[in-house]
Amino acid sequence: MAKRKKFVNIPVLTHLAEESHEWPYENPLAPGHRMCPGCSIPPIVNMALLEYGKDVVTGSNTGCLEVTTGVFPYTAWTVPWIHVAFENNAAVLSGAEAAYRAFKKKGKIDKEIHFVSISGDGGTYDIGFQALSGAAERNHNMLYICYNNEGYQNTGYQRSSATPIGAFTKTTPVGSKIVGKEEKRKDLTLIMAAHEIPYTAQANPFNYKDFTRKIRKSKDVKGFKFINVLQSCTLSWRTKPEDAFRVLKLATESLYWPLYEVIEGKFWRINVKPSKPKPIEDYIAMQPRWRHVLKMPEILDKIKEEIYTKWDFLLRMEKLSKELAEDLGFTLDEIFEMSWDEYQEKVKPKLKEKTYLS
Ligand SMILES: Cc1ncc(C[n+]2csc(CCOP(=O)(O)OP(=O)(O)O)c2C)c(N)n1
Ligand code: SF4
Ligand SMILES: [Mg+2]
Repeated sequence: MAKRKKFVNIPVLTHLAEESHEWPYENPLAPGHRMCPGCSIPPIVNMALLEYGKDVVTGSNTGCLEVTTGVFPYTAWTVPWIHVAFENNAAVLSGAEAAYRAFKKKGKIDKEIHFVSISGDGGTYDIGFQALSGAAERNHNMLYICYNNEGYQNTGYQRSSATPIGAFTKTTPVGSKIVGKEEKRKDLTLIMAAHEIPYTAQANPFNYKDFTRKIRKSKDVKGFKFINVLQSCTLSWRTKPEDAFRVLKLATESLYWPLYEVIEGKFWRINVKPSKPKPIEDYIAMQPRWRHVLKMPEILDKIKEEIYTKWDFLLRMEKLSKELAEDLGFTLDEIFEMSWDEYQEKVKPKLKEKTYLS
């Protein structure tokens, strides 16, 4: 048997220590929470919120993050955090943001405060979707992070619309008539990009520099921001705790979870392009919830079709975006790397002229 490499997540830890502007503040999510060993929610929350600093209001739907961090009379949160119902995280945070704007206008508050929702895929893709879509359409100045573990984990692993085809869940069992979930996963990142909100991104905590850069970008951008972050679940994916970051790494290397970002639904940029993508079989083989499909060529074929057609779509969107950026006199990278104010000043007028006045 091949010897497995020891995998210690030192780069993420040192990155947190070196790059955080707020250090030596304590982590936004302090030790003492009750998440499972190997759960990748804590690094996602800490990496994201350390970039935002202390002047932040956060909120989470009912789900693993909430039940493990806020059981009265204890809390693991060191920043203001609101526990909201399963379905209304975006509504509550957008209401808080609107109240803040009103107070600011009246001169009752003068400091800069940021609003960050952090919710599970069940609370985002499914039951909270209309609140999310409404807040996006109203363009509240807030960031919405979906920690996506592809199921309702807090209640024992039921399917969500983020669960991939063929995966076992408690509501999509594996037997002779049904083999796991029959439908493919909903692509919420594409749906949010189609809202033409200022900034949409897909991220992976394994690619921590890319993830924290996207968080910093979201802090600079004014208006609604959405970041969909893949999150491995020890209990339901049944991966070993020490394999959490190894499985996340493979998700992007196999093109299952491409990393990309979109500005206003117009400019699309892929952030990681594996020169030789890893076989999707390697990613699936690490997850007992899903590995029965390795013996089912028909399901495997559907999974591959979904992944490779989506990758092709992203490459085409990026190509079109490069052409559009060049038509406006920029490179695509310049557009993504400029500040939001610069984008308004330099790119928006040219975009208007080029796309509907010419
Ligand atoms: C209206 C309503 N329906 C169902 C529940 C039960 N419930 C609580 S958390 C949860 C699953 C949450 O899933 P997700 O948002 O993906 O977060 P995760 O548990 O995976 O962290 C469910 C079904 C509830 N609290 N409220
Ligand atoms: S059940 Fe999964 S998502 Fe929930 S705390 Fe455990 S590992 Fe994390
Ligand atoms: Mg979930």
